[in-house]
Amino acid sequence: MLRLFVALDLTEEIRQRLAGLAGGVPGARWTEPENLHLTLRFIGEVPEDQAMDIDAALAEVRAPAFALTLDGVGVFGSGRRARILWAGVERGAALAHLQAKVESALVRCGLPAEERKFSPHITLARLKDAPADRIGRFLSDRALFRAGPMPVGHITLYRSHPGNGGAVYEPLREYPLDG
Ligand code: 3AM
Repeated sequence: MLRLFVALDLTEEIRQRLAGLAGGVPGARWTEPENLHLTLRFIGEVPEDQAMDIDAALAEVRAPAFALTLDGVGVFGSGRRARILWAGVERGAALAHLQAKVESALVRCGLPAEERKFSPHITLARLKDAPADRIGRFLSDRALFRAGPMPVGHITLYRSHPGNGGAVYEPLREYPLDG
């Protein structure tokens, strides 16, 4: 079985900007700069033959290249259940269009449709018992964060290797966007 997801890669410059946001929250496990990405679709565990179908389906996706601007920071969960600190992206039709194309390609090759609404974000840190006041200060200190625009010219299929020191993400293949 392979644990897969589809993501947008970030430029070195953007990853450095995001890495610069880290710190100040006890109980936060910060994403390593080289692991920062924007997940378009989490696929989960699939057998190898289905992974090959997924690869073929992603190779058929046609969507325009575009520019991505990062905008603001936020948290998923609240209080003791705060789980993820994230950087947001400026709303745009191109990203939503691309995500919908990826979603329909995956459903065509037999994956169950994603039930949850697409909430584009870049995971900065995973939280465990982080104090609410420190999370609040993190968010207010970085409320004006913006980065980009960054060119997005391809999507990437990743394999995730879960491990004790955090997952290792292995890029399997890049699929170019049009333009
Ligand atoms: O890019 P982020 O960090 O937001 O949290 C996991 C990560 O998202 C998410 O897929 C990305 C690559 O691992 N993920 C992991 N397990 C998941 C699940 N069961 C999941 N997303 C949804 N359902």
